[in-house]
Amino acid sequence: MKLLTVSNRLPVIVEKKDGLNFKQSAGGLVSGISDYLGMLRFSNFPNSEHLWFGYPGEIGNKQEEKLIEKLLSEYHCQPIFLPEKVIEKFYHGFSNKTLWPLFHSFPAYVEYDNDYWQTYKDVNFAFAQQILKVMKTEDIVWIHDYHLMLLPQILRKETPDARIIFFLHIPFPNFEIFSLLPKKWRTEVLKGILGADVVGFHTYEYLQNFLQCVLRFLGYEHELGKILTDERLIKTVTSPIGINFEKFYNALDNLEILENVKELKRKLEDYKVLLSIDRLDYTKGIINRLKGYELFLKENSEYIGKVVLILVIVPSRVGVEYYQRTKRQIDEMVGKINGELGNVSWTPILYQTKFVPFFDLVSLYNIADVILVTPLRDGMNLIAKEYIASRNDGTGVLILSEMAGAAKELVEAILINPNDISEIASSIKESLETPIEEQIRRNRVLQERLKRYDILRWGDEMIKELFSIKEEQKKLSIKLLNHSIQERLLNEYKKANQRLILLDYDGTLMPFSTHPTKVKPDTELVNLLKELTEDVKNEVVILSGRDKETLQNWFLPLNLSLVAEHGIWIKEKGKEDFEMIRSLKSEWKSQILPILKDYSDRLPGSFVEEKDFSLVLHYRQSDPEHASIILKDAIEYLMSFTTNFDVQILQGNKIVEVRCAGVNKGTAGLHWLSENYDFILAIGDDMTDEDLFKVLPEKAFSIKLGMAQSNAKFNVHNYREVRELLKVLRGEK
Ligand code: GDG
Repeated sequence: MKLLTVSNRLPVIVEKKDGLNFKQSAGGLVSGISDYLGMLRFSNFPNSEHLWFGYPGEIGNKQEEKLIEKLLSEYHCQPIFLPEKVIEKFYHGFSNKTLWPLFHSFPAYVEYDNDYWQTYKDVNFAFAQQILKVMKTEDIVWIHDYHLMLLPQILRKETPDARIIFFLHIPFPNFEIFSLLPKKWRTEVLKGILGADVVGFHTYEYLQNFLQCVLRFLGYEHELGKILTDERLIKTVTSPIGINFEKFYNALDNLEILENVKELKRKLEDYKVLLSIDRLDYTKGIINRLKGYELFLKENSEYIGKVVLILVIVPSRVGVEYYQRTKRQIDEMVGKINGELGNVSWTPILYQTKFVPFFDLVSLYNIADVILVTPLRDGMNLIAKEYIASRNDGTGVLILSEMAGAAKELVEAILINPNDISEIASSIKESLETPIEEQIRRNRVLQERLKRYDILRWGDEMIKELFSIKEEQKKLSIKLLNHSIQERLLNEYKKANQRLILLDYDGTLMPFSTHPTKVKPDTELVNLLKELTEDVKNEVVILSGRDKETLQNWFLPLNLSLVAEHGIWIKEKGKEDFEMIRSLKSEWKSQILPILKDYSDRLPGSFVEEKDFSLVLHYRQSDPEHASIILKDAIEYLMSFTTNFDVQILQGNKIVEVRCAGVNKGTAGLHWLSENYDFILAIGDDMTDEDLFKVLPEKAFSIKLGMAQSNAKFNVHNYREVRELLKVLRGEK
């Protein structure tokens, strides 16, 4: 088993300056995953080999590609070469001008460009092609982040049994923001992600946002984070990324780092040191941070000349306009603060705009009395965690934005709203005046948490989730109508002289539509049923919840039997009229109808259908969450209202039905089951079909659509597979 890591960029990128140079890439994803892979031998999967797929940087020379591939294999890296033009539209374009601002809730910054979208799709396919060359079914493919959200589904299509994890390192936006994406894009993105077996997010809030979008745009509900699509069971989890705690906590064991820290402390001994370090990004809230610092200095003149802010900005996404603009704004602010508030002997901000190696990074963490982490929006933010881990004497204060995922875990920090400049200013004062004992008390709690839930635990738990969902999937798939069961079914069918075929209609033979009147049988279905019914050995029955007039209209020319209103009306083949299965009363309808209409008025998109002996509230077009609240109330009310009526209340696929009690598809099915058939097949998709499955004799083949639990013996995925099965039967006489 190999662990295949897939991310947009490789952890090492190639730079062509006086020959080929390899450089570490910056960013949280690379830090986290590199540390996990570095610790793999201590993980629960110590013997796994690993390979990292990603873009190695611009090469532009075909001859060099082979050499680079060879050199990178030493780092367990498999480069995916992409032309610069493609990178422009994929990386700077769709990834960072569309997805990044949208997912960080900066809708005004979003560009909607179809060309970018097409390239994004192309690149996801290009990644898939490379991975498929190497990947084996038993490997674990772990795909990271927003650049590759279509990839899980592309791989799944090619390798249905693949083991795939997808983790999103940035926030998943709320429904209103996500719905700004054009319809086609947003459904493809959601379906793309659902190609994975396990989908992970940093916080519960992002997970809830994702689940809400899946429900509203794809119609899949979840149960405790598990989503059952037509195809598979998927587990979604909240799993906040950790860090390599020991690496930071023990950094001062390195004598060179220790010396460097001492030296820096000596140089800055007259000052309290504030630290700010980020990749350049408008989401990181650097401008507000500077404004907060400026206000703090203006309001607290006693700190003038006594405090410095070390501001490190690591260059990032240089080609995107908003980044250049942010950089210019920061430069201007720094100049303004230093110029207006500083003097010849004191510079309020020590400003650096380049990548710092690990050595300097931990030194900075160690000399800073306070760190300011104030993003406007951030998936997690590892800087906050690394700072706390680095403070092995327990001192130091973390000022943390409540908009960072990390704020959900690091609650002992000083939590601020990054839009409130005065709060940033007052939090700086508070941080500088926090007694040492209080700093240590808070940081020890935080350190304990970071140590327990570190990067190793994070990686291992995601992989554990994968194995556990694979087990659950296996249990479900045991019931799938596979090739050998289908063979058996076919054999029995061929041998039989009298065959009974019981078929539900909506959802089973036809897909659902927005309105029930739109689901008239298509030509393929009519022909299929015609051929099946022409075989004299076959008795075909359609059992539906629909009214008898509709069924009569649709199926009049066919030689089959019909059951309407879930079992109330029966029309045997060859007979003119429907008959009632037993005498029923419908007086109750006049009392229930106004109640259902009242609920329907309160639920936009719903409507009430009236049948002879039942009333149905349809809500397929309603907002699913609104519907679930209204219906809970409706069902509770109807239950108590109908205690003395001979009716039953039933929840089907996007319907609630009130109908006469004691009659259902099971009782209707018995009408035929009393005869002596030597082959019985029943197929259905919802709760009403369960009544039928329950009364079938042991020898019958019963099939449920979808992967949910059922009284049926087997499952198929969707109506297309039902039609395929019927086509096979049609071919056999
Ligand atoms: C994304 C999400 C999420 C930064 N500058 C230097 C440097 N770094 C390292 C830090 C840290 C990482 O980069 C930055 O991580 P963040 O979490 O702050 O941010 P993003 O790059 O935006 O990462 C983020 C993360 O993914 C993980 O899931 O937390 O929310 O946006 O590890 O140490 N490292 C060195 N020199 C630098 O100058 N050596």
